[in-house]
Formats: sequence, structure tokens, C-alpha cells
Amino acid sequence: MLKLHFAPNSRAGRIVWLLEELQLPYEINKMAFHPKDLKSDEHRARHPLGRVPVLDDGDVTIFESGAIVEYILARHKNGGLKPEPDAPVYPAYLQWFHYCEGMVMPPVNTIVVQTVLLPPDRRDETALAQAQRLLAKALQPVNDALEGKDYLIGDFSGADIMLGHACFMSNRLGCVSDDMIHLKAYVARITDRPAFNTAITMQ
Ligand SMILES: N[C@@H](CCC(=O)N[C@@H](CS)C(=O)NCC(=O)O)C(=O)O
Repeated sequence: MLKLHFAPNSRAGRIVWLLEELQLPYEINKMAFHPKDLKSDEHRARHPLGRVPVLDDGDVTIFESGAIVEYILARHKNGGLKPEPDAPVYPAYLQWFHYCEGMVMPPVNTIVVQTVLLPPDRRDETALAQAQRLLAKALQPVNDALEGKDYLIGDFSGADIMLGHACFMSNRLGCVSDDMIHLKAYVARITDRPAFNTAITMQ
């Protein structure tokens, strides 16, 4: 049985979302989003930096949310969510899948650090403003790509599990402006998916 090492309000939600969409059986090791759990020797043996998500599958232990999504789709795909390499939408699938951690999450990380994780006296307004500008720039092409589409490549796919989750987080941080109408509608569409709801409400 697949076992997901999970903490609430983290990228581990992406993997719960995927497992729920694919209706795969899985178990969860719930940890607190706190160093006492994440930086324990036990968890560092799974992930050298003490982060989530981590997936166990028999003898396999794998970390990095994108790698875990690829792994599940390759080995437990259950018939969906990734186009074949010769499909016309395959390049767009790869592009948006990797745009998530490559372009969107770096400024999201900074914003979370500067608004939530650091105590107020250690926050840096300049770093925060710069990250907010970067994130707005990174989200604009996503908004544009969604014009006339329900999901990033048309049909719902693994790219939405990655980048859709990042768009949801960006919106929750107040970083999706009202004029990004396609992105706003996309976040609402994702939020309506029962599997997403299971993932995002898991504590
Ligand atoms: N690129 C990694 C990022 C993993 C990551 O930073 N996870 C965060 C939660 S979203 C974490 O575990 N943070 C705990 C910490 O930094 O101590 C991935 O996509 O899995």
C-alpha cells in the first residue's frame, strides 16, 4: 500500500489530491508542520532536509512532489492524467508541470516566510514586495494560457495537480489580482473538485 508522509497546509496536499483523483488506496502518516516531527531523525531518514511530501511504495522511498506525481502516474496511473509523449498537448503538460516548482513556488516560499513563518520583528518588507511582484509576473502567463480552457492543457491532468495547487496557494495568499479572471475561475474550478477538497481540508 502507498504510504504518504504528510503535514497539513503543505505540498503534501498535492499528493493526497492525486491519490484521491485516481482513487488509489493509500495510508497517511500525519505529522505536525513543526520541527519536532519534520526534523526528527525518523523523518530525516526519509528526507534529508526533513520536508514533505515523501512517499513510500514497498521498497521505494521518494521525495519531491513533482517526482512523486510522476512516479505515481508512471507506476499506478489507473488510466489517466498524463498525455502520451506524441500527444499535441504533451509539451504544454511538461511546461506547466515544471513551471510550478520552477517559477511560481520560489516567490510563494518567500511570501510564506515573510508573512507567516518569521516573527514580525525579523520580516523584510523589501523581500516581501519583491516576491509579490515576481509572483504576479509568474502568474500572468498562467492566466493567459487558461483563456478558453477549463484546465491547463484542456483536460484535467497532472500539471493541474502541481500548478493548480500552487495557484490555489497564491490565491489564498492574496496574490491573484481580480483582473486575472481566467486564473480566478480556474482556482474556483479546482476548489469545486471533491478530491481537491479532501486534500485541502486534511489536517
Ligand atoms: N520542492 C519540494 C519542496 C518541499 C518543501 O519545501 N516542503 C515544505 C512544505 S510545502 C516543507 O516540508 N517545509 C518544512 C521545512 O522547510 O522545514 C517539493 O516539491 O516537494
